[in-house]
Amino acid sequence: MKTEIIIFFAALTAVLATCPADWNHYRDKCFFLSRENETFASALKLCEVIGSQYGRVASLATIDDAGTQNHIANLIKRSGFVTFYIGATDIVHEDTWVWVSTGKNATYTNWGPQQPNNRDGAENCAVLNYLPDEGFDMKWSDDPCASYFNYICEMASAEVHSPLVG
Ligand SMILES: [Ca+2]
Ligand SMILES: [Ca+2]
Repeated sequence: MKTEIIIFFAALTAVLATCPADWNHYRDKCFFLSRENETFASALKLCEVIGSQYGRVASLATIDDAGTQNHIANLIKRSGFVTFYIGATDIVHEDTWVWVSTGKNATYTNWGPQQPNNRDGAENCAVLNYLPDEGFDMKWSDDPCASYFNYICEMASAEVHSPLVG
């Protein structure tokens, strides 16, 4: 009898990937676009703090393929904001761009014209710009890490067992 009950409930459940309200689900990740401006360091810390409230490890967003780039571009268009920190920095080795969430080198990139240019020798953090009139239609640029911009957090989507009915 006990076995039958377990089988019964197993049939009514499914594994679903979930993201909290205000987060957007894409593949195996959840993304969050801030409404506030922060420095790169503060943005990274805030992503971690927000993620910990959901019991997850969050970071600034990694964009390592065109699909993710296009998905985030659509989120930015709907956001009403134009410049967002993503999780790439060359602060350790100039011109070697690394994702903060994984420590891996950035292979996919989507830099705008003349970027990254490390202007004044002081641009070590990557942003995604929706400034089409300036040639940055969802293109990346390097900027000073102390500048204040919106930011995009990411964390793994959680798999939970949810009832299909009821
Ligand atoms: Ca740099
Ligand atoms: Ca630049």
